[in-house]
Amino acid sequence: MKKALITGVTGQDGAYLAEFLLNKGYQVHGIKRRTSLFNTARIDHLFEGEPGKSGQFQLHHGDMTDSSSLTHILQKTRPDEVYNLAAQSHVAVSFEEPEYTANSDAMGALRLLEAIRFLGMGEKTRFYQASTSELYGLVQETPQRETTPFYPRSPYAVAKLYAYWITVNYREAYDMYACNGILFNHESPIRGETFVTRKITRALARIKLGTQSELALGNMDAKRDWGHARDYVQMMWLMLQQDKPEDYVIATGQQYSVRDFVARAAEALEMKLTFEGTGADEVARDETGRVVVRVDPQYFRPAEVETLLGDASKAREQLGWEPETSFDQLVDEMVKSDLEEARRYG
Ligand code: NDP
Ligand code: GDR
Repeated sequence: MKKALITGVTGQDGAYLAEFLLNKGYQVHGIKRRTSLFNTARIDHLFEGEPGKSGQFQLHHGDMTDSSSLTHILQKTRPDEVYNLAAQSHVAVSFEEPEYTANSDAMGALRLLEAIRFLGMGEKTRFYQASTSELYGLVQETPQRETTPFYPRSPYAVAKLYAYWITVNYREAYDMYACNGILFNHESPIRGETFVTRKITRALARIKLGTQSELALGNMDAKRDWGHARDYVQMMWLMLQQDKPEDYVIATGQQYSVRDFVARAAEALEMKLTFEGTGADEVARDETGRVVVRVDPQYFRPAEVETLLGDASKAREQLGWEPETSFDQLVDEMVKSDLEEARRYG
């Protein structure tokens, strides 16, 4: 039985990946950091049925900022595959906590790689680094692919740039099987509530039911290439099953603005919105003329990534990548889930 270790197992991708690997028959070990309240809602169901119940899924306390915990867990579990998904993953928050973001996102990757090497597991253990389209930042080429130059635009992206290169460096210096998945934005009904897609579907569902009056957003002109997390975690696994380690872009090749996302989510709720104004003065009104969406400059970022669009040709050719979920299906699934949640909890 193969063993996998997932950092960030309580997050969106960690939950989808853990489920995917358990279904493949893996023994899955997850690292979670200590929190004052339970925060395992995304993975609790994995303990309930087989195979989770039979001990195939285990959690360990650890933190990306603490080498000793990472080393101990690696030594105890001796995994075949390590998926480094843990990160302070919010771009806007990284401007407020730049040093912590560097510690967990940049140094965290180094701590894991160095522990694998130090423990003499470099030949056995394959390593996946959760790299990101944010590396492209101020884009130098459209669409972005593996060879597009990076130009990070936030402390988060700069930290991830270090993690990207240290992964490449350990591959080249120590012959480790280590790869970067350069994943473009991917969402789901269990996306964190402060990322823009989930913020939109959650708020519009509540506005529809009358439990919230308005949604405040930042830059509505930002464009992203949005896919479904469920599709993307399969590619993380595939990257570790190849003959040689390489880096891959994973994206849909379709781009929409934040405004498009708002309009599509409203449509799924049978709300018709009319947008008026520009920049900080933009609003969207419902059929009755009431303002339901408003731009609030507090959500503008000190430096913005205006546009991202991925070219996943390499993954398509070498990994057989084909995203299963369309943009419309993604929005519908998120809206449906948030409507149910709003009905249940108000
Ligand atoms: P989430 O924010 O949902 O999850 C992040 C996970 O990391 C959580 O489990 C969180 O724990 C954990 N974590 C944060 N800091 C630490 C720390 N210091 N020590 C241990 N664990 C920590 O992110 P996603 O699931 O969306 O993303 C997974 C990874 O992929 C991240 O590295 C992200 O930067 C990257 N990425 C994401 C993309 C996306 O569109 N989703 C696109 C490209 C890359 P807790 O639950 O306690 O907060
Ligand atoms: P991003 O995702 O920064 O791309 O990082 P996010 O959903 O936070 O922002 C996308 C775009 O929407 C604009 N925006 C807003 N964003 C948020 N969060 N809240 C708002 O109210 C709002 N209004 C407009 C943003 O300015 C931005 O342009 C995500 C994270 O998952 C990263 O970890 C990952 O690396 C990248 O995706 C790929």
